Amino acid sequence: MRPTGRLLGLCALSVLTQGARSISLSVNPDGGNASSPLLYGFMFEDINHSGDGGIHGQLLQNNGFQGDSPNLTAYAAVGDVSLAVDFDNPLTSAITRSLRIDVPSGTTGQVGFSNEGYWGIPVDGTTYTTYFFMKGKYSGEVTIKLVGTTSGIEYGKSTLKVTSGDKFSEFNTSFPTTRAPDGDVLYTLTFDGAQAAGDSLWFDLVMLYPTTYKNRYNGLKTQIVDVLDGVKGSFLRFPGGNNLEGASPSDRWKWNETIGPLEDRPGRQGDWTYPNTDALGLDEYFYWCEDMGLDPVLGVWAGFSLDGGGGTPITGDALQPYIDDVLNELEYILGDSSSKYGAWRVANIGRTEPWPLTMVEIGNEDNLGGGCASYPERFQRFHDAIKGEYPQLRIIASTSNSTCLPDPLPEGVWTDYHNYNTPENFYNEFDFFDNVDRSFPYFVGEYSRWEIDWPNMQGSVSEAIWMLGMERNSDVVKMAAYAPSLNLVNSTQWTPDLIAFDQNPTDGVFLTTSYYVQQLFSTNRGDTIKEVTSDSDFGPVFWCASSKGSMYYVKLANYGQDTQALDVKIPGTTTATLTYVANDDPSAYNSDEQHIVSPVTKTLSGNGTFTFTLPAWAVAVLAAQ
Ligand SMILES: *[C@@H]1O[C@H](CO)[C@@H](O)[C@H](O)[C@H]1NC(C)=O
Ligand SMILES: *[C@@H]1O[C@H](CO)[C@@H](O)[C@H](O)[C@H]1NC(C)=O
Ligand SMILES: *[C@@H]1O[C@H](CO)[C@@H](O)[C@H](O)[C@H]1NC(C)=O
Ligand SMILES: *[C@@H]1O[C@H](CO)[C@@H](O)[C@H](O)[C@H]1NC(C)=O
Ligand SMILES: *[C@@H]1O[C@H](CO)[C@@H](O)[C@H](O)[C@H]1NC(C)=O
Ligand SMILES: *[C@@H]1O[C@H](CO)[C@@H](O)[C@H](O)[C@H]1NC(C)=O
Ligand SMILES: *[C@@H]1O[C@H](CO)[C@@H](O)[C@H](O)[C@H]1NC(C)=O
Ligand SMILES: *[C@H]1O[C@H](CO)[C@@H](O)[C@H](O)[C@H]1NC(C)=O
Repeated sequence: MRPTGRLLGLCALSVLTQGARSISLSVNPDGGNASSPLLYGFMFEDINHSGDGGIHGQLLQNNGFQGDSPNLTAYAAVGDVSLAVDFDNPLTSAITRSLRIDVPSGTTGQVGFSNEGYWGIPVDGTTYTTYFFMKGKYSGEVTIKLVGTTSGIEYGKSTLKVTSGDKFSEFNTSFPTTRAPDGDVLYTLTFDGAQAAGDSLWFDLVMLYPTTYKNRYNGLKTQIVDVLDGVKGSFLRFPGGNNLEGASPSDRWKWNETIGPLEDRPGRQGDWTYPNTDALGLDEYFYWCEDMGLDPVLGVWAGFSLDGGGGTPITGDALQPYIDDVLNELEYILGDSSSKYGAWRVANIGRTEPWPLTMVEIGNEDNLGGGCASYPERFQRFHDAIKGEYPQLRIIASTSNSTCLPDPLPEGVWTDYHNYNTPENFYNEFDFFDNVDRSFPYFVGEYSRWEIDWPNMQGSVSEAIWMLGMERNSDVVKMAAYAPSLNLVNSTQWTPDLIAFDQNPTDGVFLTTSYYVQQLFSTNRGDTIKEVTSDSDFGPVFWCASSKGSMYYVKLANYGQDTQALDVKIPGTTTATLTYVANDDPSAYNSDEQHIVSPVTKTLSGNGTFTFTLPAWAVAVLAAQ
């Protein structure tokens, strides 16, 4: 699509936006271009504890002592005992370290350990379940408590009778909780010190889950899923992002080490400074997609790590094992129980039907850091091998830079374009997709206004302008995802993010201005992009119209300090709601400390024309029928 107006330079803003006359838009009810039904969705990788400590339901930190340099992070002794990370008493060949508790002779009373979770533990009043492995001679009671760190108030408690010996045994117990007022809660596990006096006991993979989303074993945290679900996205790209790539080939995300029993998952040193448990593994990502109605977009490792030259890119014969590994992964996902890897899936999760995978992305950002020159070869080989076995799969290249792609690009391939940018550039790039080669479909796999701590109004309006440019061109822009999606405010490696959270069980999820923009755009989707004519140029107000049946959606962004009067003509409509997020201050933001921007909805009536004003720095949707 071509813009119906001309783009103005920023310097023209003040002249144009006196607000003296209204902007007239006229939506043509006839014709239009089909819009991509997948347009808005999510990108996910474990960054800023978005997974471990975030959307994943397991609440205790460092439970398997994984990562490159395990230590006692998150643990403390309860009573007069000493704790150590033990390398000589592995739980399994995957979980190779355990927690050793030395109990001095003469000890009496309850002793054990506490775990402080990921900067707290949310106790939401649902039934909680804990699992733990224990070794060492002990026969007696073990007491689990969830207790206020400073208040000492108990929010949940369970006592179970255990007998353990010289091999690890697994125990579990479920117990009711009462909602805690904040996340300042400790998990404690204690036992009778007198019984173990003079000995050591070992614990490993101690886990704690609230009642999870859809009550799944090893499932997701409802509090976070609910707000993500509020966006009504269409797809989920996983598992990265940089976190797919690893610092070196051996540090990459390995699909076959993220499946099966949790004690068989070694975890890895993630790419964002902290260990990943991989309890949120391949099958859990697919459950996530299934439970939230998202189309999976699986990223696969393509011979390129973040090490800037230490062994990658891998090309030639050396690449073949990695191609085979991806084919094995796809067989695990798509194969039936008669196939080797399909049978492994059935054995792990009892699921005989394949996962509904339709899209695979080859690598991540292979245009950056020295990946470009070898990507034509790497991409082509992965593409051909995958299409040879699974012709139905959509293949996505990790870059849309043609220098880094095979020429010609194989039929049916989509390309991933990332855009972390300033508001000014998003403004100026409104027409970017008006001018691209239309034979070249796009997945905008990551974008957002960056270089600030919290999304703010100006940034969110600028993202909306970029999104309007995509939506106008959603015959060629197939999918788009804001990134990153989630961050734990107490340990964040990249800002801004769409949704922030802490471990407060009641109001610990913080919806940003960009969240509301994503939600507005995604929940008001037509299936056809309609022609709009106007007496005004684009800028500072931008728009895009769509329809679905008798519903019309006119999306608007006002990138400026002046309110704007609009009349929007949509033949055949009589009622409309106008929903917007706006603030006079372009630097206004929502955070963990303030919530000052919320959506506002107004009902309008008209007879084919709706007249209203758009506030300063606003993103709006007019939904009419
Ligand atoms: C439909 O797409 C074509 C380009 O492919 C463009 O010229 C036309 O303006 C678009 N129509 C609408 C209503 O966006
Ligand atoms: C302990 O491990 C954590 C997680 O890897 C790390 O952040 C922390 O710096 C380590 N602490 C020490 C004292 O090494
Ligand atoms: C985590 O951040 C929240 C929000 O800023 C704060 O209230 C809480 O005290 C922090 N928790 C820890 C353990 O630092
Ligand atoms: C929990 O423990 C009970 C025995 O107390 C056992 O039957 C059950 O399989 C365990 N559940 C899990 C998920 O390990
Ligand atoms: C996972 O697959 C790789 C081959 O890509 C293999 O080297 C590794 O041993 C496998 N790990 C497990 C746990 O099977
Ligand atoms: C494409 O990649 C090449 C090689 O890295 C780089 O020189 C060029 O600037 C890139 N083009 C665009 C449009 O980013
Ligand atoms: C709406 O406008 C149409 C013509 O555009 C007219 O026929 C009709 O009477 C109007 N209805 C109302 C309620 O004003
Ligand atoms: C969130 O992650 C990035 C990348 O590792 C890191 O630079 C940043 O410091 C983190 N933020 C916090 C608050 O830990």
